[in-house]
Amino acid sequence: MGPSCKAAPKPLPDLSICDPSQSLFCSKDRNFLRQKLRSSLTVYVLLALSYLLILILFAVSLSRGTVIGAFRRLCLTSLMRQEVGATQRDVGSVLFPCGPEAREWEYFSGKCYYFSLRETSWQRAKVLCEEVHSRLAIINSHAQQNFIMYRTRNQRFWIGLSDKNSEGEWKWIDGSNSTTGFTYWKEGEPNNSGQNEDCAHVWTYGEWNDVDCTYKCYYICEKPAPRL
Ligand SMILES: [Ca+2]
Ligand SMILES: [Ca+2]
Repeated sequence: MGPSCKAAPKPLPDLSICDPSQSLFCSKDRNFLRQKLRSSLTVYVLLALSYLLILILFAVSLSRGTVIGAFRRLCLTSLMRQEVGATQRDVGSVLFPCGPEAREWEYFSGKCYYFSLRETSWQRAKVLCEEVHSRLAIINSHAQQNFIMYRTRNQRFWIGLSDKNSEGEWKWIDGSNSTTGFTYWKEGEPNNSGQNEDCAHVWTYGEWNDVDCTYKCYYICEKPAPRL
């Protein structure tokens, strides 16, 4: 017989084509694929949830860190401000012992002194000192006298001393008697020249002189130094 008499081989089924009516193998394969797909989907969902959980935890820790950091910065800033404030007060009390708002006042031995820049009568000077809660200066020690002498530089400055109430009875503005305490009269003073010299001022070398109370002099106010 010739080659044409041989039966043609029966073709094998194409397993890549899945026809439910064709073979058991195809059905098993499809179920397998479904199970695999489900398990893969589960893995993906779990991975997504894990990532989400990680993101949430990261965000929470970041926010906690931010809040704690902000709180710490706030505390540190507050402490720094307190320290800076205390330092500024310390520096201020050294630079301005009479108070930073009273820089024109000069400190000496627990008191603050103001040396006026304009001249006026003794009575007006008294009022001007009282308006700034002070009084005309009372001198009762050599140290205080030296301080005032150095500062007044031979200029005439009223001090809180007069014999207006009783001629010859020199009293300080606080009512204390001058004659029993420290004095620094210029030689020959007080002389009540013209019978009309009832107010005292410092003058050359800081020495005291009596003069007419309406005379125009600079003046010295004094007040206790503030507690800083
Ligand atoms: Ca007099
Ligand atoms: Ca005099």
